[in-house]
Amino acid sequence: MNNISDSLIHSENEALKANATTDYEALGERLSRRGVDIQAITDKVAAFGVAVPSWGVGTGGTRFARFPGMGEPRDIFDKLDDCGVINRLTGATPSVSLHIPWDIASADDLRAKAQQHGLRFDAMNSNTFQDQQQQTYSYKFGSLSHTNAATRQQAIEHNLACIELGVAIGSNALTVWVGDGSNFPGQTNLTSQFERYLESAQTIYNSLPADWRLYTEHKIYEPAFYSTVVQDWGTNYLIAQTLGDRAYCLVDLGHHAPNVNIEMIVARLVQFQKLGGFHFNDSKYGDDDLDTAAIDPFRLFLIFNELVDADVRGKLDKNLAHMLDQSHNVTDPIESLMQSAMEVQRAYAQALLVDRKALADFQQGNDVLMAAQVLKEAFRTDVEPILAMGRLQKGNAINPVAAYRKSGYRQHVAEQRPEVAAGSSGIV
Ligand code: PSV
Ligand code: MN
Repeated sequence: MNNISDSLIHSENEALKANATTDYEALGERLSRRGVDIQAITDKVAAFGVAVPSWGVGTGGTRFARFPGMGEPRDIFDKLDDCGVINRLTGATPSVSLHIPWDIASADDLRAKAQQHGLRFDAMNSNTFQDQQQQTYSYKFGSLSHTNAATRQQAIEHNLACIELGVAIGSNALTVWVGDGSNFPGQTNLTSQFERYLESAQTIYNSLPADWRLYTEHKIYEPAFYSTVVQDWGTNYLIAQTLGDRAYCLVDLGHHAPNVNIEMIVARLVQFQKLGGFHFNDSKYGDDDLDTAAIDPFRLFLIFNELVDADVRGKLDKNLAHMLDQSHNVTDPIESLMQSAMEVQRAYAQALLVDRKALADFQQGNDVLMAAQVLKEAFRTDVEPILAMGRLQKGNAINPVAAYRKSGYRQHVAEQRPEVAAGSSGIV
């Protein structure tokens, strides 16, 4: 269990409530002048959840080293405890995404622990980018696209095992990201490698339960540095098209070339009904896995602007998978994940404030400056009072990070969880 008690949240909120209410009313008054009902926005934002990746609560570190943190989770049950804290304080993370085999455990035990914290299981993630102990064939030269049929079969079976466990714990989606690719020109035949990938992915897709979805995640590079088999959204779209109706493209914000216009990718995938969801994080240079909106909050806002635009047009898939995918090395992962979940909600709230009628009119009339200003006006709005009031109304913490620090949770678990030795490699 965790030591985030209702009374702690209550007493923390009592001290902040008066100011939160004043700020909310002031913003409500401002928004009403624009014809916006603040409570309607608050309700939508407070209902918006993003899944926590189980691996996010560990200290991921860099590719070069990992630096142990205090009270790091020892196993998936400790991780679920940490996820419970994040959701209890923010109310923004009702589900957890597991990575297999990192999180392998009995389905009954997983379900019981999740239930204890009121959590659900989001998409299952398979892992054929690493070799596991006692594995027959190595993934050094690929997995689903490997030249050796037996290696491909092993990778397929791993994905089927992920689905099986997922069914037993109430998940309804599988996310597949492979590290397959090549490091040198000539190392692989680009076409036949993709043919092999498609054949393997099709076998997995054909085994999906009827109510399941398959998400494939593209990534431009890393760990393969010359080519990756699913390098961009175009290839990802071809995969989803080839596999079938329940195959969708997952957009990880860090998996693109620098300066790629991600919101346009989102718009295209929405238009052709192949957007599956997101792995939210932020980056400056590559797949940095920094906290969501830590570097470029405007980009996150523009992505949500596309989602809200689609929603208003009745074109938004209501089952999009929203997940964080971050690595934490220099912050407390619980704090980073709480902050990121709130940043996702912030971007959503700002996007809901866009005056869509005015935007459409300025676009139609080619009034470029004013069209850009419509977006800026929404982005510039400090929506923190909306987020805070949403949490207060739901019984979560007005200031989750402050309440978390006050709780002493990290110190408390550090007494039970021995420090993990330093020196092992860091990447996850
Ligand atoms: C790959 O970089 C990735 O984004 C995929 O989602 C993996 O499953 C995840 O990171 C965790 O390693
Ligand atoms: Mn990802």
